Amino acid sequence: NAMLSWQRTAFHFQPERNWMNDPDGPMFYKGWYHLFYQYNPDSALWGNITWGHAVSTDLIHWLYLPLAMVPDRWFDANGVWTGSATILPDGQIAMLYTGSTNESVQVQNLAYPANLSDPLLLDWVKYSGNPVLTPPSGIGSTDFRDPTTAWIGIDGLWRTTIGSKVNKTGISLVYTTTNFIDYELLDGVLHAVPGTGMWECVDFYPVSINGSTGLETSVNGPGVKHVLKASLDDTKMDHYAIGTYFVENNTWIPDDPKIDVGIGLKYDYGRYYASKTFYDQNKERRILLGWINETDTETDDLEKGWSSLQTIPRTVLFDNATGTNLLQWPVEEIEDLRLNSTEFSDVLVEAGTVVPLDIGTATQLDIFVDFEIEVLEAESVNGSVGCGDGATDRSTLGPFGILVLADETLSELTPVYFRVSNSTDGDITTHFCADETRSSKAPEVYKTVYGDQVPVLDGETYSARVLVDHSIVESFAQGGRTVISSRIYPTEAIYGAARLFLFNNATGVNVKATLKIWQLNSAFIHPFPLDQI
Ligand code: DQQ
Repeated sequence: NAMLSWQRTAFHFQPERNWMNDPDGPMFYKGWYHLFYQYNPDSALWGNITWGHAVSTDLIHWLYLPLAMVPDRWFDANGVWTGSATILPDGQIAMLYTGSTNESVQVQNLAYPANLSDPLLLDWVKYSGNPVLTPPSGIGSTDFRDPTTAWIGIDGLWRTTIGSKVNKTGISLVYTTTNFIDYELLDGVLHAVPGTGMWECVDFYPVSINGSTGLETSVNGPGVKHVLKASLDDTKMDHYAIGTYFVENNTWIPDDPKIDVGIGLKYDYGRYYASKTFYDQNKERRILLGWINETDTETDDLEKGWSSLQTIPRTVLFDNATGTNLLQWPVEEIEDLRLNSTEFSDVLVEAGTVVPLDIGTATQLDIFVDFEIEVLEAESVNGSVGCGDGATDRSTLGPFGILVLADETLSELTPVYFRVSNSTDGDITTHFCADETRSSKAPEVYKTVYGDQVPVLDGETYSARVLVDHSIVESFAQGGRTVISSRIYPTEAIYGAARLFLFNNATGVNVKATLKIWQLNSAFIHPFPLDQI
C-alpha cells in the first residue's frame, strides 16, 4: 500500500511485517548483538506472543533470524512474554522469561541455548521443569512478570527482581538462586511506591558516579549508584530513579524521595515503553533499548501490515554534571550512517520568525543544534512554565527550536523546541518539548505535545540532537538529560517534500542558532542468509 509505505523507517529496527512490542534478552555474544522481541507472527496487532530474534554486529544493521521461542507449552501457551538474559561466568546463558500459562497465570520460565558454540544462538531449549517460579502468596496471578538480568552478590547468590503490585502500590520482588532452577523469595521488597500500580519490565543496574563507562550488572560498592526503572502499566511510561542499593537488607533507596520511581523522571517523555538495558562487555557500555509504539488506528496498522519500532540503541551514563539524572545518547555506531553534512553558524532567528535551512532531502537526518538567547528586554520575566499548548503558545523566552518533517508551506510540521521561563524570584527553568499537533493531516492519529523540564547549567547553550527517520523523531536535549521520541505520520512532508526550518516564537528575544546536520544513510535490516552458514 503506497499510502502507508513511507512510514517504514530507514535505520530503526522493525520487523519485516506484523506486530512487535518489548525488547527482550538483549546481549552481546560471540561477536553478535542479540535482540529478541515480543512478536506476533500472525498479525499487526498484539497477540500470540512469540520471541522474534535478530542479530547485529553494530546495533544499527540487523539481520532477522528464525523465531527463538513460540508459545507451545502449557507454561507459556498464552504467550512467551518478556524476559532477560544473564551470561554466567562459565559462559552459560540463563534466559528467564514470563510465560502466560494455559490458564493465563503469570509464571517465570527458564530457557537456554541448545548450542553455546553457535554465535547466532538459533535454537532455544525450554527447561523441562518449567515453570521455575509461580506467583507467591499475596500476589495476583496476573501481577507477576518480566524478570530482570540477574546479578550476583558477594555471598555467591544470584538475584533477579520481578515487578508486581499490591493494591495500588507498585513493587519489585527479589529472588535468590544458585542454579536458575530453585529460588528463594527474599523478605520485603527491593522497593515499593504507593499509587504507581503494576510495575512492568523492571530494570535494575549500577551506574558509575564518575559517569565515563558502563558497569556490568553485578558491580556494586563505592562510586556506584543504582538505577531502578519500572514501566508503569497505568501511565504507559518508563519511569526511573537513581539511588543506592543495600544488598545486605535487600533494599534500594532513592537519592531524593521526591523523584522516586513513578513520580519523578522518565527515560523518554514521548512514545516509549518497556525498555531494557544490558551491559555490552564488547565496548564497556550499558545500552538501553526501548519500544516505540504506534499512535495510529488498529485499522491503519492492519492495512500497513506492521506495528512498532525499537529506538536507536542508547548508551546510558550517570550525569555527574547535575548529579540528578541519567544521560542517554545514541550509540556511536549510528555515526557510520552519516553521509554529507551542512553547517550553519550564528543564524539569527528573530522573535516571531521561521528560517528555512537549505539542506536538500530532510527525511533521514542527524541534527545538532545550539541556541543562544540574545536578551532584548533586561530582566524579562515570564511566568509561563512548561511546554505550553504547543509551539504556537508564545511567551517572552520561547518557544524556539527546529521544525522537522515540515513541508514547504508548513501545512505539516513537528516543532522540537525549548521553552524557557524566568520567574519573578529569578528561577530559570527550561522545558524541552515536541509538538505533534500539526505533524500529520491524517485525522485519526493521536497527536499531542510532549516534553518536560531539562537541566541547563550555567554557561551552557540550549543544545539538542535530533534524529529524523521518516516517521520517527528522537530528540535529545543537553547531551541526553531529557529525551523525547515522537511517532508521527506525515502525509505531505514525506520523501523529497520534507524540509527543515528554524523557528522562534518567543515574543521577547531573538535567538542565534548554530547547526551541523548530516544526511543519514539507510541501514540494512533484512533476513539473515541462513543458507550461507
Ligand atoms: N509486555 C509483555 C509483558 C510486559 C508487557 C507482554 C509490557 O511481559 O509486562 O507482551 O509491554
